[in-house]
Amino acid sequence: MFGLDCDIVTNRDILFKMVLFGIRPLIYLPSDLSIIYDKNIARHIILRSISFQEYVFSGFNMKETNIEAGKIIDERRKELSRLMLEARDVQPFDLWASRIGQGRESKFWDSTNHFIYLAEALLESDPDLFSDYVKWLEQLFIGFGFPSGALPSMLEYTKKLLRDILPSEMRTIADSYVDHASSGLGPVSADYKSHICLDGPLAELASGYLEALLDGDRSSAGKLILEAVESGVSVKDIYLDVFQTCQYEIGRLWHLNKVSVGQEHYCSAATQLIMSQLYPHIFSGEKIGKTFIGACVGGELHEIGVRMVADFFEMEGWDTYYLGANAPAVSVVEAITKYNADVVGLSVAMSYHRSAARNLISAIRKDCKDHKVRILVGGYALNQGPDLWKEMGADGFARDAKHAIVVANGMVSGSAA
Ligand code: B12
Repeated sequence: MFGLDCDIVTNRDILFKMVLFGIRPLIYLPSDLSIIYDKNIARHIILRSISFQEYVFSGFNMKETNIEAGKIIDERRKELSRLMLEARDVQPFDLWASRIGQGRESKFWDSTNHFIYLAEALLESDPDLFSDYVKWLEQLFIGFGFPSGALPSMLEYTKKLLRDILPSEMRTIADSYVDHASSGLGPVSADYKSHICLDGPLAELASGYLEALLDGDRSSAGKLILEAVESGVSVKDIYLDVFQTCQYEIGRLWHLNKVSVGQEHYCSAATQLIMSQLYPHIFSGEKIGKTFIGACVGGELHEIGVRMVADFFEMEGWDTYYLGANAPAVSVVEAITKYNADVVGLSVAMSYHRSAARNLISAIRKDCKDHKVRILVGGYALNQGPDLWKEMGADGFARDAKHAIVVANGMVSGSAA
C-alpha cells in the first residue's frame, strides 16, 4: 500500500515507521525483521548495534515534518484542550463532568499540558517524551480513581482531534507517537516509595519538617530547621536531605492525589521562606573571584532547585546572580555579559521545556561568543535521561546542587565537564 514490499517486512510497526520517515531500502536486518532503506541510518544502526526500532525512537529523525506538526499542535493547544474537555462521551471527561459538575477544569491536571507534551515530543523528535508523560498520567488517573479504560479512550480521542487539524503526513507521525505511548501502558509500578527513607540521612528531621508543613505549621517547621543548624547540622545537608527530599515527597503525594495543590503551594512557599532565614549562614564566606548566574528557562516555574544550586555556589565563595523562574533569554544574556559570568546554570524541570532550553543555549552561544561563560544544566527533566544535556548543546550537567559544584569547578579549572 505504501509502494513497499509488505511481505518482506513482517514487523508492521517497523514498516510503518520506515514509511513515516521516508526511508529507502538498503539492508535487511533479520534480527528485528527490518529492512533499512538509508545508507546513513544503516551505518548508524550497525555502528551502535541497535535495532531499527531503537533508532527510530532515539531522536535522530529531526525532520521538518515533525517540527511542523509540533508547531501546529502547540499553536492550537488551547482549542484542542477545550474540545477534549467538552467531549461528552469520552472517559475521563464524562467522569470529570459528573464529579465536578460545572466547569470541567481539573484542579489537579491542566489538559492543555496533554497537547504541550505531544507538541514538544514532535519538536524534539522524541516519542518517549510523550510516552513518559502518558505513563505519569496513568498514575495520576489512578489517584483520581478513574477506571483503567479512561486513559486509552482519551488517547484515541486525541488522535481523533488531530485528524481535524493536521495534514495527513503529519497526522500519521503524530498518531504513531500516540500509539507508541498507548503501547507503553500497563500495570503501574507498585514500587512508588516515599522519598523519606527511615534509615536515610536526617530522615527524622525530614519527617518532622514535612509533618509540620502538611499540618500548616510553618513556624514549627522553621524552628526545627534553625535548631538543627544551631546544633551543627550543615546548611548543605539541610538543603539536600530535608528541603529537597521533602519537596520530592510532596510531589509524590500530589501525584497520588494525597495532598492538594494548595498544600503543595504552602509547603513550597514555606520552604523558600525558611531558606531565606538561613542566609546569614550562606552569605558569609570568603570570595574566590568566580561568578555564577542561575536561571530557569522560559516558561519554567520550578525555581527552588536552581535557587539551591545558586546558594551552594555562594557557600563555595562564588558571586552569584539568581534570576529565578521563567527567565527571558535577553535577561540571561544581559546578566552573563554584565557580570562577566564564568558559569551560567539553566534549570529545566518540565520535559516540555527542552526546546526552550535548546533555544536559550543557542542564544547564549550566539550573543555571548566573546565571553568565557560555560553552560551548565540540570533539573528534573534532565535527570530522566543521562545524555539529554549533551543533545541540547550544554557544556555540562549535574544531578544536584552538590554535584553542580564539582562539575563547575572542573569547567573553570579547564578539566573535563
Ligand atoms: C513545587 C512544585 C511545583 C511548584 C513550583 C514552585 C516553585 N516556586 O518552584 C509549581 C506549583 C509552580 C509547580 C507547577 C507545575 N508542576 Co510541579 N512540582 C513541584 C515539586 C513538588 C517540587 C519541585 C521542587 O521544589 N523540587 C526541589 C528541588 C530542590 O529539586 P530539583 O528541582 O530537582 O532541583 C535539584 C536538581 O534537579 C538539580 N537542579 C535543578 N535545577 C538545576 C540547574 C542546574 C544548572 C543544575 C546544575 C542542577 C539543577 O539541583 C537541584 C538541587 O539539588 C515537583 C516534584 C519533584 N519531584 O520535583 C513537582 C513536579 C516537578 N511538577 C510536576 C508538574 C506536572 C507540574 C505542573 C505541570 C502541574 C500542572 N499545572 O498541571 C506545573 C508546571 C509548571 C511549569 N510551567 O513549570 C511534575 C512533573 C511530572 C512530569 N512527568 O514531568 C512533578 C514531578 C510532580 C509529580 N510527582 O508529578 N510545581
